[in-house]
Amino acid sequence: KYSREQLIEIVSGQMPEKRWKHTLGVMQTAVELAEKYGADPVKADLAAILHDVAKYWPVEQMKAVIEESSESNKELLQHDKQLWHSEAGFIVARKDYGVEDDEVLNAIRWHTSGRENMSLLDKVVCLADYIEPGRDFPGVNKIRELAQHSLEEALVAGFDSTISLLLTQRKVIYPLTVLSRNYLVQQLK
Ligand code: DGI
Ligand code: FE
Ligand code: FE
Ligand code: FE
Repeated sequence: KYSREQLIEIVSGQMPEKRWKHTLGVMQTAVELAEKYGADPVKADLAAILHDVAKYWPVEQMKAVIEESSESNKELLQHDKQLWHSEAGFIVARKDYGVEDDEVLNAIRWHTSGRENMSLLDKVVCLADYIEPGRDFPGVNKIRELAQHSLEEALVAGFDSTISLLLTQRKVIYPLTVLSRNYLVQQLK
């Protein structure tokens, strides 16, 4: 079992400076959102530290970790490589870094696609990933504004921006991304 400081060392050593700055931003924003919306800030911080741990691994390493795990979703390997790092991160967080808390593990696992019926911590980490201070994409300020009054409204806007971008790039949309977005829209009705 590693201390928070040791995990920070381990994670920051696996990514370029710029991605580590993003992670620091997600840590800060996830803690703020947790405090605002009643999630556990300590869990939000831990999930944020680890959420992109596998982002800069070689593709073959992500693939191997997903293939070797007994509880991973292998179907993910038929989809865009961009979706692999959250699953790989979820697996190594438990196996190599000693994270045992399922809420934290799930927040790491679902931070890219979301899932139907996301937990409060899932929402906090996924939204923090969209709006941390270093993020700059069309519409990010609108999402930051929405985040001040509703996690769900802000997340829908986040997923909508992801899906729109994927459409303009003619990318395959992972079905769970759409299901997550639809579930939130239903929740808001
Ligand atoms: O890891 P980050 O860059 O901080 O953010 P993230 O984990 O949300 O990953 C974003 C990337 O994932 C971005 O390049 C778009 C891609 N992505 C998210 N949902 C889908 C997707 N790509 C495809 N093809 N389909 C999806 O549904
Ligand atoms: Fe990510
Ligand atoms: Fe998000
Ligand atoms: Fe991220």
